[in-house]
Amino acid sequence: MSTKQMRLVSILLAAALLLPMAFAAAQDEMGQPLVGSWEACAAPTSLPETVTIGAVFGISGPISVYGGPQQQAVQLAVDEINTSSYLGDGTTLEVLFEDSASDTTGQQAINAMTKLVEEDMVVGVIGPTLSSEAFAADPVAQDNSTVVLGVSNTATGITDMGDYVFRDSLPEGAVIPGTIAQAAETLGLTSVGLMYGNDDDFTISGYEVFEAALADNGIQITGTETFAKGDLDFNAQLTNLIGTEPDAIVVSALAAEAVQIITQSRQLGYDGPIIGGNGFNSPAVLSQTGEDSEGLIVGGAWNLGNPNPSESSVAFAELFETTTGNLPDQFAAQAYTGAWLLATAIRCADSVDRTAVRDALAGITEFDSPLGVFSFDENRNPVHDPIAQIVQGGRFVPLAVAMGDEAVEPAETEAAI
Ligand code: 1QQ
Repeated sequence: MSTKQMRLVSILLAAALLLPMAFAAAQDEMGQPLVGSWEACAAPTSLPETVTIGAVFGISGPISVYGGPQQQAVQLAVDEINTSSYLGDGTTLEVLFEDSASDTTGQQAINAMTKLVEEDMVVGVIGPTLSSEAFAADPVAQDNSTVVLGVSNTATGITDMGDYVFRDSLPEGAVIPGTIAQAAETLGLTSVGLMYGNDDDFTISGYEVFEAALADNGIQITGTETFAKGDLDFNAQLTNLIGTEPDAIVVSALAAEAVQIITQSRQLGYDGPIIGGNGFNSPAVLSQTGEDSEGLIVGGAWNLGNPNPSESSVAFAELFETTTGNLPDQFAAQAYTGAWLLATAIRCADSVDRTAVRDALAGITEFDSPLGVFSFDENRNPVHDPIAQIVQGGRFVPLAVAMGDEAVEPAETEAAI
């Protein structure tokens, strides 16, 4: 790590030290979970033999770095739900997976949603993986009064599509401002170069959130560069940005482009910090960039190394690793939680009526989930704490842990979603 990188990292770590504990322990004085949550409602008695839900993920193509773990995690949750008879004795939860196939037009996601909602008549749908896919496909669910629960959509305005549209994924507006504020408040960051994909709802939205957070913190933007999905050569944009001598480079990109941007910036001799949006949150980005991503800073919704994990986070991580042979990532944790949330709505509704399930889902609060104590707000967006991370030794490490103080959690941020 360069001196400049180390300086920013140590400033961020020092800032995290001063932050209050944000993770409320989900236990009462007796050490019992406040809301049994997985057991929040009595076992249902009126459900049919088979209850079918759908899931639309990017299972093939470049976005499968997110969609693969999402599919595994949903399957894991569904298996657990069935093993524990969570929907009552004699009722089996079935999930139909559809592949949005990294189709940048969103058409595959629309087709998948239409099949699930209008032909398979599922009770609700989890996904799709990308915000751009959600903006294309969720109206199909909304028009059919069917719940669609995003588990990785982070663009601004997703749930504005309608009252059947939910998400358990923290929007960029709830994650990025805290990360930027930490750097700004400690004067480690006075100027940045900004780079974003200008053909994707999520990367555009992330850019807007970054831009606002930078302005709020009085950080100068030395230059702004754009690119498109599928681009391979970022040398021109990076050369321009590096030429403006920023304190850091801030990037809103999906994984494939993030990998190239990290690698090519180092090839061009840039050794300063890189701050990424949610697209960087995949371990695949780190494994494909190796040493080049050391010191990368990314805000997130879940981290395996959280020093104060919920009980269900620990249980989930163990189960995921045992079952799949891989360590879970944020996307797996959100997808697993999403499956349990939808199953809980079905359990609490004791019905497969789509509107009853929607109403039950909207009512979920203080749910003891791997993401922490989870609630939906009045706009069906998630309420739980974000976690700031830094890449060390090829892994996302919570800032609080990187600094060696296990009692401190990163900042809570105001949601601007
Ligand atoms: C979005 C994202 C992507 C990184 C999801 C995988 O946050 O499209 O909203």
